[in-house]
Amino acid sequence: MIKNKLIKNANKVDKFLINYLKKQKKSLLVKPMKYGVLSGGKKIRSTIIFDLGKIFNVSEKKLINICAAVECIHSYSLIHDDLPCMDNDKMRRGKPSTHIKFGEASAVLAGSSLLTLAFEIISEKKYLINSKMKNEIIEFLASCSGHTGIAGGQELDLKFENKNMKINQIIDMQKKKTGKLFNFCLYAVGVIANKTNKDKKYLSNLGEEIGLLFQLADDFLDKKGSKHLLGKPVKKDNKKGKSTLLNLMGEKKAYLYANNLKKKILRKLEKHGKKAKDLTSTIEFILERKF
Ligand code: GRG
Repeated sequence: MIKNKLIKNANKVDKFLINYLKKQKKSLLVKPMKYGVLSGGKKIRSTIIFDLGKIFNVSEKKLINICAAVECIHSYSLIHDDLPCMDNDKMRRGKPSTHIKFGEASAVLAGSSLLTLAFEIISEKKYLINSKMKNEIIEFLASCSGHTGIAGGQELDLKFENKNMKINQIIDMQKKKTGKLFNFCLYAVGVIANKTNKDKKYLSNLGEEIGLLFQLADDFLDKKGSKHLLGKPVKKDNKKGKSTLLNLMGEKKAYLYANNLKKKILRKLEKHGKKAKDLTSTIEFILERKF
């Protein structure tokens, strides 16, 4: 069920991106960009955006640009994360990483081009929402992607390797590295749904918690998951001396922590009743997932 929903949503976003790139001038980077953003991936962030849109009655037409922009930023971060100067991973989404397929320089440039494409996609004239909303969304996306967001989190992740970090430092790093993009997903839907500042703050925090849950699941999968199902190498965190909650707390405590976090997130969704059915099932999937 959830798998079908993910595939359906991923196809919608891929179709949008293919059409968007088709309308632009051609360049040598389109091929590695497409390879990085279109070739596989669950596109779970887009599903969360659509799921939240259902709660607030926001049409998919108004959300598709946000989904496409988020997937561009996510894929750019993965392309750069796999580079030799970062995590040096040769496989991603069941295929050679972008730098293995196209070379390091093209991978850096294709990743950077996906980052800027995200902002083009939100600011384009044809996008249905008003300019005030676009500005607010763009400003927030920039802060979630840059040094106060995923790039800053990635820097901490690399600096924390082979160090004895405290639980709160790891949580802070993971909330930035992975949480900030989920934070953006929920915030952006809040903007388009015309929510109050208080509601948007609430949605931001909820997004960050969902991102932390997602990262915890990612850490469990690194230890126990299948390379075949994940499409990427496993058991890397220990080898690289990564600071994760799983390494610090041990399996039992980390799983308990994740399960309590999941329950906390689901409790927050209860007030939306049946409208939250889809988002609830996506949250359940995040912790149970095998891929
Ligand atoms: C310079 C802004 C900037 C970014 C580069 C490399 C980097 C900074 C950030 C990396 C952030 C990162 C790789 C976080 C990990 C998040 C994570 C758990 C990724 C896996 O996400 P999935 O499972 O992947 O959604 P798929 O393949 O399904 O899309």
